[in-house]
Amino acid sequence: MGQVEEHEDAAREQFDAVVVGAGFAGMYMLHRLRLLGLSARVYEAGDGVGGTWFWNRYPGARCDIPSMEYSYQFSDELQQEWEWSERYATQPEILKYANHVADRFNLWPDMQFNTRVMAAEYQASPGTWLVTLAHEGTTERVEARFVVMATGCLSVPNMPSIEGLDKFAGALYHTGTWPREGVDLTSKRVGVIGTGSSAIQSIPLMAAQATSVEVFQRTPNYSVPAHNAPLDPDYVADIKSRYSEYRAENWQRGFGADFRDSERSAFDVTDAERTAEYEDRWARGGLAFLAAFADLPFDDAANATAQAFIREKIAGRVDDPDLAAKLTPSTPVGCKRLCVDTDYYETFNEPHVSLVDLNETPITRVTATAIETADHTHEVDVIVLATGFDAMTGAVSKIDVRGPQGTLNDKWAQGPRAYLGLATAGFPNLFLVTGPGSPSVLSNMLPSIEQHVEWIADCIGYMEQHQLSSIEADLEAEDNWIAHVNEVADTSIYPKCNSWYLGANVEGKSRVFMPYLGVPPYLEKCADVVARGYDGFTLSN
Ligand code: FAD
Ligand code: N01
Repeated sequence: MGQVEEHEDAAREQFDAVVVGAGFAGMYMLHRLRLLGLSARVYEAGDGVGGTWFWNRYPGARCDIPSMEYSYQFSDELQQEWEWSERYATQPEILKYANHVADRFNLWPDMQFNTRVMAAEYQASPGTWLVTLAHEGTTERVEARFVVMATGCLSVPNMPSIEGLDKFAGALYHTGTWPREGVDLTSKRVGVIGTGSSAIQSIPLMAAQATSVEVFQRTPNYSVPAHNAPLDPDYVADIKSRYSEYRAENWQRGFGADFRDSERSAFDVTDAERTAEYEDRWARGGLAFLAAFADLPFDDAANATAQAFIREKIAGRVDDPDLAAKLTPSTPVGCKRLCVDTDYYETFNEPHVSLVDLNETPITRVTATAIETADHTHEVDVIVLATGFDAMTGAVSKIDVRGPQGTLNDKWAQGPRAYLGLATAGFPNLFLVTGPGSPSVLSNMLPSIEQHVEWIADCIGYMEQHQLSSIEADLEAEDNWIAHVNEVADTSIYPKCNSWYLGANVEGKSRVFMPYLGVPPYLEKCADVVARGYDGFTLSN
């Protein structure tokens, strides 16, 4: 930073707020800041809006929350005029929607692309953030009273440390940074590493093109069928006729989405009734399967009934019983994010698709032409890393954030610490959208993003109104909240798997359960904090 020329500093731009990231969070944050009459600038590393939907262009990428719910609700005009075409919108359609929002609310003039935020340093006097940007090979600094990290929970690809990966002479792709122009896999031998949601969505489509697909699986995942289809106009008309009531109902549901949540225990019903309920949800498709009984996420025995049901389904979908067994998880359903697929398991019945079980034969190295396992050399033309993300903390940790008492990375060395996932003690006027300790990835994320953005905007508005210049989370409130997040998680099945919710997918990352389980109590807590004059925060001028 010391290398920045003085004349550059003299011309330094100043904003009320800098927003990092132009996904759904950053775009809406900008809109709300402007409504407050504040000057704001969004900086985005990519060259367009949409975040997740800008980067994840792999075949089959689409949402698994129904389109009518996975959309903004802050503008009734917007939600009335936009027409989704399918039950689960494709990546191109969601990206088009993001661009439409940027047009409709004229966001473009205050967003700067191809610009990565490298650092943010708090200056005690005058109490502003000095933000370092990297843009087209140059470094620039701007100043802002507030910084909002709208950097995404799943925006930093997890690159596996496999010996020789950098020596591979064929084409190497990560699903999370898929080339914009697409990839033609015709006549290609493809090796896919990973079997999470991205792999499960893309493998059937890759198999439709490629000569061969070998799937390298470390841990199998449960997947339920999507039964995606064009949207029924009557259903759309019905939702649109009562959109705000529908959204309000969803705020009262555990995951903030309409999963037709049951209040019954899996043991309130007979075996036959339970199976009928699972069959019904399986036939309708989607994540609502997990809400068949209220105790599935909490009670091992209840969860075991769902496991048994899905295992039988996998056995019915995969012809070879040995292969079916390898594709079948032994963990609780849902403790890793449940996947939603179209023909995933059936794809393994095709003669040119095979599974390599890494528990039997781990990858030893990658050569120029092959993935080598303990007992075989798998010659491939293309390697697809479907290896996920450094979730929830990855993007913020890549920014050198320095508060009055030290760096955020030092503070988070043993795992992230934040109050409500909105702010972190020791870092005044720095906000997080869907940060650790918020429901974020355990909810329908678009509504959660809107709720966070509105909370932050209202907070800044309150500060403006009361001529307050600084807000900071209190350490005690933060500690209490983190203890509560863990207490709730420990009542559930979630900590029982090596999931990215726990940071378990990234080598060397601290094992800490990051999201908060329960949208309604979270909303209540956020409202209560405000009602008590920002309880747990210190505001000053
Ligand atoms: P993002 O969309 O991740 O945007 C963050 C942006 O910040 C990125 O564009 C990134 O480039 C930018 N950025 C990060 N660091 C910097 C920096 N230092 N400088 C400049 N720019 C930076 N959620 C659901 O609820 N339902 C779904 O169906 C669903 N499907 C998903 C499918 C996929 C393939 C993935 C990966 C995620 C999915 N999610 C889903 C989660 C999804 O991430 C959120 O729903 C939502 O899109 C997140 O929006 P965001 O703005 O918070 O973050
Ligand atoms: O990533 P993942 P993802 N060697 O972390 C494996 C959202 N999303 O991109 O389980 C071998 O789930 C890893 O194995 P293991 C959604 O929230 C939604 O698929 O760690 N394998 C795992 O199998 C989702 O949960 C949709 O043992 C390695 C896989 O790679 C989140 O994004 C679609 C490995 C990674 O799975 C992330 O999904 C896509 C290694 N070194 C994404 N490292 C929808 O459907 C990792 N793996 C809406």
